[in-house]
Amino acid sequence: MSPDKYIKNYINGALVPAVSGEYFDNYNPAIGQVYSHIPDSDEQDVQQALEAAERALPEWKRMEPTKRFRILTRIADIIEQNLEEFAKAESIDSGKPFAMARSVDIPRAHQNIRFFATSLLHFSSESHSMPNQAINYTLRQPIGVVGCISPWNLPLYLFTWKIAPALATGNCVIGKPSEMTPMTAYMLSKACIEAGLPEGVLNIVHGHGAKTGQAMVEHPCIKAISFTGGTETGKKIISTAGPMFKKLSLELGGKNPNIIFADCDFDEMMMTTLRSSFSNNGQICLCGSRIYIERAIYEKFRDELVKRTQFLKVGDPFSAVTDLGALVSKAHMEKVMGYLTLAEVEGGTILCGGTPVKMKGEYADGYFLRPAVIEGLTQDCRTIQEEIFGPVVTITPFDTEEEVLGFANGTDYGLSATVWTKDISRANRMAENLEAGIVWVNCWMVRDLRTPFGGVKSSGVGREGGLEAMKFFTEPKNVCIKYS
Ligand code: TXE
Repeated sequence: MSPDKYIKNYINGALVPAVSGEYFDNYNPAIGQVYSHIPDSDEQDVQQALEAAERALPEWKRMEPTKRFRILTRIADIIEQNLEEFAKAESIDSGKPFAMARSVDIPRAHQNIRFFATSLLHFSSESHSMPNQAINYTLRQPIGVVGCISPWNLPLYLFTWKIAPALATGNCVIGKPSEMTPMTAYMLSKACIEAGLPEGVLNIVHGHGAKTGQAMVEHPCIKAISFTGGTETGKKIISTAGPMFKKLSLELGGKNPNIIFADCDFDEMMMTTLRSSFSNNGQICLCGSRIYIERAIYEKFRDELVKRTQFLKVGDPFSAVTDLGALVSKAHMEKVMGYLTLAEVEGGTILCGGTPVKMKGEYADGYFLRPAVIEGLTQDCRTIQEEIFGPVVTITPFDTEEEVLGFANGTDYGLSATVWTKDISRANRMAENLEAGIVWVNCWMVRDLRTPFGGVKSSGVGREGGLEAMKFFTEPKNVCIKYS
């Protein structure tokens, strides 16, 4: 299951180079250097993957569910048995702390596969009776060959979140992990071979988004695309795939409000707010990057948040005391720092952080940034409106429920929101009126895999999770039988 210096595509059950024979560089962001090479795949590789998937489809979609369940479960078991190696690879590839990859990313990856493997055993469809006349039943059939495109922030976690329901429902899949973090998807291909997944059922094609990803989206025989990534990329995918009438599930960016009322449990809120602000360096689409605090506790909150943020340890991803590792790339670090400069131009005050961490030795050229807290911005400025996707939060006081709802709903995004209050009526009012796909009350990132997951407005189209994902990857067909 080991990582290799030269990553290979996984097509028709074999590990192969790109047809072009070309590779491009894969960086370890904690040391700022190239450590492996990624196949530079193009439409020829996508075509080979498609042909393999089409050959595999008839047998896979008709396979006895318990057999499909057993194969998928074996893949999950192999990931679990190789937890340390997968977590190490994920940390090196993405810059995130090893401890996080070991306790969050990789466990969630095998849980995703197991969750959907068991779901396939329980998946059923509806029937609708017309008394004395007819009975309708709905077949839910796999779509065919589908594409799953995933981002770099939670690499194996989000890749498996897509491919698992697609495979469980009997589709054959072409998956494309992010070119920034391809290693654990490559290791997954080895796990699939070891688990005896039939050739061509899952194909993993590595490469650049604009080339490999775009070739998948454009291919007329790939009937559905499940995508997680940036909103701009989502727009591009819709503009290509929309006119082709492809089924689309798009999970895009977020600029999530974290709303704190004075009556909350302050200690618990502080502990969770630190996590919802800076987990994975703020590179989670669900992070609460806009914090709104009821004025009565604004100063107490601000001082405590700044104090705790300054205590966070940034550095060596393999040190047990590290809270924040490296940002995913040099370009991303520059983007985040660009927003910090912008925040000051827009009238904000950076209360702490926002400067690169100068490490010594091995990590001297890594992309490390101190987490930042900004206050004093107006709601219409770009720092508040745009997704930064880094260790940066803004804090703003509010006076009334109505005012904070206006702030919270006042961006183009609508992925998640968090509300801290002990007043149950207020919590319900807020939950009802927040424009978001997910609302957390007195918690953050508590996830039941059965629940719908996705956003409104520019945060996406469609829902993943549980039954929603099983439905997305199947086509309902109604059969009507007249009997009177
Ligand atoms: O993502 P991209 P990027 C946000 C975040 C970040 C910004 C840009 O704000 O700063 O997006 O990140 C593939 N056709 N999020 O540029 O490009 C690409 O190869 C098909 C939020 O890294 O959207 C990768 O596999 N595929 C987010 C995947 O899309 C294409 C997570 C995501 O990359 C493609 C990541 C194309 N034309 C970034 N272009 C979240 N919602 O969690 C790229 N790709």
